[in-house]
Amino acid sequence: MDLKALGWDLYKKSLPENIDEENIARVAVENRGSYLLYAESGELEGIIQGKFMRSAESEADYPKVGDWVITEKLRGEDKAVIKSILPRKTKISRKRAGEDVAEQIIAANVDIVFIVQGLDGDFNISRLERYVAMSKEGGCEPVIILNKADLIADAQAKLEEVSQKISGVRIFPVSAQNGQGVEDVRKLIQEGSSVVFVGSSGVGKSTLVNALLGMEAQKTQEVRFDDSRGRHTTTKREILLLPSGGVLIDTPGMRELGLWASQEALGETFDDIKIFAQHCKFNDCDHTQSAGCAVLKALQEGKIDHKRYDNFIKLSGSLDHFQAKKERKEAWALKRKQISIARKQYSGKK
Ligand SMILES: Nc1nc2c(ncn2[C@@H]2O[C@H](COP(=O)(O)OP(=O)(O)OP(=O)(O)O)[C@@H](O)[C@H]2O)c(=O)[nH]1
Ligand SMILES: [Mg+2]
Ligand SMILES: [Zn+2]
Repeated sequence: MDLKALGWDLYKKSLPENIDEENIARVAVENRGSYLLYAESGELEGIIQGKFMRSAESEADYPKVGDWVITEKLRGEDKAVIKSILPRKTKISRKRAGEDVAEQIIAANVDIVFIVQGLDGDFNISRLERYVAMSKEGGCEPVIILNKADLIADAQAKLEEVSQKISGVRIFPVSAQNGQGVEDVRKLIQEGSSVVFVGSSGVGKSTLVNALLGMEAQKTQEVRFDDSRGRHTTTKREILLLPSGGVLIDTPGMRELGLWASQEALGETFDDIKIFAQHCKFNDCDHTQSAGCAVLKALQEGKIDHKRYDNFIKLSGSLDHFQAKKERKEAWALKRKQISIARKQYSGKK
């Protein structure tokens, strides 16, 4: 693997000074407790040590996919200690709202963010706008991909609708499935540059990545036909190399860009519905299909307005993220623990 193919030449232009290139690597995958690194010598397992962790103040201080890092290779092993992260030229991150706003970096050192939406059920202009803002904030160029163009009769009309709302951003109708527009996307990816694909689950990010690579590098999966949302087929952010030069980062679908409100606020707004919800058979009733749901019963009996019910369900869906946030926090604590165990194992081997 040569550093140039990984995008080093373009990246290093952003550095204020020359850097000894011997121990440079790029973060390809974040695993639990360790990292897959691509280096001149090939693949390495990257680990971090106590000193690194002690100086890290937040999650953003840890290596992220796309980061360039300085490593120290362990003798006789395909392992390397990550000593430091080189300055991020760009990044795309989302801010987690809530009591403690935290930054989550989706990818570092990318030139283009391909914002993928499906022209089927996923299509949503305000979500596109949020992604565009996120990309620009981190110094990346947003490019909008309206995928699944094969599914609708007039993709051009949709394109115009989007371009009227969002100006100054390139928009491409694409069908990752039948190849329409894939060449246009490929042309944007210059040799040595890095791009990331973001968007909800099931929009076809991995299918597009495979089309660009000309092979089935990434697993893809059919969408559930009921809501056209995918099932999170891609579970990790990872780097793939384009044969013509260029670094692709595929990401798992994101749901966290949804609405932010507190459970209490939801309760207040939908007090009337909540009253029925108290009588649902199960405490964790999702009010959409559970047996013995008092909300559904009230809906059928016309005691709850249909539109209001839809809104309530939509909001409850996005509020799952608050639960998810809590889980992420716990997962993060676990990750720290695993890293610390990995470190102990490493120092034990010395
Ligand atoms: N009709 C049509 N289907 C497509 C197209 N692109 C992808 N799909 C289908 O959409 C489904 C989801 O595709 P994926 O590539 O797995 O979606 P993803 O965005 O990577 O999803 P996650 O990994 O879960 O985030 C698959 O069944 C694909 O075959 C397209 O251009 N047209
Ligand atoms: Mg995928
Ligand atoms: Zn219910």
